[in-house]
Amino acid sequence: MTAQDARTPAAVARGALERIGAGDPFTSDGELVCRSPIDGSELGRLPAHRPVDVHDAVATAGAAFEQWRTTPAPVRGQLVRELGNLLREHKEDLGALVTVEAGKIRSEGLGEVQEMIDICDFAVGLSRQLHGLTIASERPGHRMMEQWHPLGVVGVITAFNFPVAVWSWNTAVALACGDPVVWKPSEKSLLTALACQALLEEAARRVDAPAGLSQVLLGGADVGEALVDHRDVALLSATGSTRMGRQVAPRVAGRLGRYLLELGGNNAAIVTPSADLDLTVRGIVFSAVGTAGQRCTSLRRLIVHHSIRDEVVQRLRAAYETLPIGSPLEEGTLVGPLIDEASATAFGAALEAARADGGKVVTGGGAHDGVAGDGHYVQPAVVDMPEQTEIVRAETFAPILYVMGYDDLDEAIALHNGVEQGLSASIFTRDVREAERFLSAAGSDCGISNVNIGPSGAEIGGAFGGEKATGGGRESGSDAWKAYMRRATNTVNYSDELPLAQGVEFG
Ligand code: UN1
Repeated sequence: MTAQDARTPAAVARGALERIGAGDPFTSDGELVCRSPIDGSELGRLPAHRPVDVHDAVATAGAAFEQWRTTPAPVRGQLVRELGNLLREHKEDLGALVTVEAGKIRSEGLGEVQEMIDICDFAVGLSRQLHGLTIASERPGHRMMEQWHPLGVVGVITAFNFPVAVWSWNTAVALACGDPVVWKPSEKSLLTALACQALLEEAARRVDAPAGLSQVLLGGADVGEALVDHRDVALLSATGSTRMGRQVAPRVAGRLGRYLLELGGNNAAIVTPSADLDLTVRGIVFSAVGTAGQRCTSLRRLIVHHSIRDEVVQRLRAAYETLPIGSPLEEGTLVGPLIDEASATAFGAALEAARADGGKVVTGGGAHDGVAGDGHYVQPAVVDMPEQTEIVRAETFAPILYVMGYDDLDEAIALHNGVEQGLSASIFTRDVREAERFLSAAGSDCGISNVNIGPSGAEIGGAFGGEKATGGGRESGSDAWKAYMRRATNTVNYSDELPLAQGVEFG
């Protein structure tokens, strides 16, 4: 960062918000207190929306939909392009806000904004590629085809750990598809949400798009629930814990709405005897320790062939012991804070449970108290486990890497798939047969499976999401856009006859 590095998180946030054009949104007596996990300091206070505001926001979005759904898709794409331009312009400031509010190191804060820019590029292209099939009709003089139409209001609920990228995955694609968005961000990342909203409003002004295409609702669970239950929210896209997904899914299904869930991960990597260990260790450390283990894609389980287990553990120990832990505002830091005290408590409790199961903490596991203020910093831990016990099968949103051994690949794959979550996966190997087995139908059961890359850090372009308790949703890339549109099958008779399908005769 520049000279502002030396300033407090609050000063960094205020400067960034001002330059982005979100002004000074704070009131002194708002119920929502924004804090930085860097030092626990207060950034400001904002008034909360109430469940009744959800109704107004959805109604306003519904009015915008009337106009937006008939705006040609490539014209809709111009709004997304303008948003991408503004994000390029404000990358530094928005990245700094992510650092201040989510505690990500500078490079990861900027990377998150880059991910937004990338999805905007993707969605602009998509706005000229929305397409349906033409299907051969069995009836002479008939044409059968599919059209994809805008769906309606999309409700988006996001988590603290990717406070802006996940909103943009949904919003860039939804807008290109013709849908307005009503967003309920995490209560821990309200400032980044206000900044995104300001940028989108500016983009809309520049291209003369209807007002109300994007709205933000700041508040707690009651606001989220009102959005989930609203009958005019056609698609509810929610990112968060599996526990949250288990509440959201039946409520949306109960009103026969659509949902798209991106829930917990408990991602593993298999390391085979042929792996390039230099590359493997680098890949493991980034995925296990990056974002202080607070990505849904973070690496949490390592399944290593017995013949190289000791060597891999020793190399990891050496790498972990030199990790710079500290304030993410400082240059060179690789491990920032956990989001709050509850996360630090969960980190400690998981390690205790692992020890009770016979686990041996090889490195880390303690608190790191080198940062002034009230942040929650921990030393990332590697834990050698005798087997995959209950605590290993649970997702603890903190930097703990459990190591287990295996003898043959089938056993490794069984261990790999032996958890309820199914988000992302990787294998480190130079053996093409092992790699292909891992990617085959009898291999990894995850939505994302990689070879010689850790499970985190997916790029835009591929569909993002996972199976089983991860919720089954797919976002951002590939044909994930189909979730944001409705499919109409059309049959056109251009003959003078009325032949019926299936050879039915009727009078
Ligand atoms: C998340 O943690 O919710 O693949 C999203 C990654 C990022 C996105 C993570 N591109 O790690």
